[in-house]
Amino acid sequence: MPAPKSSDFLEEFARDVRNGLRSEPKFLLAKYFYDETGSKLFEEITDLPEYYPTRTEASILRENASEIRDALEGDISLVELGSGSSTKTTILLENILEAQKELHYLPIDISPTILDQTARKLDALYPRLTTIPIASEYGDGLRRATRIAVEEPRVAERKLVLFLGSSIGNFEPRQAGGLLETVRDGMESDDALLIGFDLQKDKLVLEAAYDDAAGVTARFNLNILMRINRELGGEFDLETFRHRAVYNAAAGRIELHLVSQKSQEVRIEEVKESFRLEKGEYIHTESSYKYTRPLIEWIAHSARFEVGKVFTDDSNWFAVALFFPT
Ligand code: AVJ
Repeated sequence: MPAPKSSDFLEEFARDVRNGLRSEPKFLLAKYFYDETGSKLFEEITDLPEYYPTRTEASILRENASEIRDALEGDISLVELGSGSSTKTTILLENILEAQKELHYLPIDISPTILDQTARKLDALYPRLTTIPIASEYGDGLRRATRIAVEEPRVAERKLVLFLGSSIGNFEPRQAGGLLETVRDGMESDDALLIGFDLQKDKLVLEAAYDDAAGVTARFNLNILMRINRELGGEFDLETFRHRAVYNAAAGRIELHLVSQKSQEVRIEEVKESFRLEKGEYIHTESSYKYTRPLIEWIAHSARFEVGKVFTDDSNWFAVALFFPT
């Protein structure tokens, strides 16, 4: 059974929905995709033939794990932002365990359920690994991880911080810079940050990745309306909305939309309001920014990092970059 939602959470959810649906164009925040159903659908997305990012990033990590580890001297501990199921992280964990006797892994995630499951699974799988789960938002979690690395004598003080999966793509580049500054504030000068960026590429490849033939991404997108219906007493008729993915090349981002197929009014009880949608009007549900090398450099410098090695695949579809504090 899902954990009961705190009234604080529901109030904020209602506020965000009200604000987004009163805007022009209408929008919803992508973080609300990830209820239990949404998290499962996202895991399904990562296995789709059209969705190249997960498997491309995994192959880059496999190919370069030793070089990544050797970017830091001596024993390290691993900190991960938004660790989720930690699947790709095991590639690095295994590699690091070949080079040092023990390893402390500090995954930070806002979902305590996924965290605890993952921690138990990993500790059972790797006897020389100790997982210290931190259920928290990024900034606070990183400060806690830093404190543990400094105060716990068995935890290696030098940290490799992971921010994988192009999760950074959900933020506008300016916001992303701000987030990385928070990350930087929780790091020492000899730590390093490893970060996954999806790269700009052919529009058709990008749009297929976000509009797969099996319709999983469409269900993922529509699930946000289902969640509003369930948790906020919304009256969205899912049959009257269509999933759309468009690459906005000027802005360098994929946009997910839900397009109303008719003109209608939708009541949301907990928001205490009804919202009008014209036929063809859309709700913007997600932006996924695609990077270029100059943009990666810009974002690093804006957050007081310098860019080290940038690892890519043969098609240049995805990049995994090492950032060092300056
Ligand atoms: C989790 C933000 C990296 O932007 O590719 C996948 C989310 N949305 N398909 C992405 C997503 C639709 C994903 N991120």
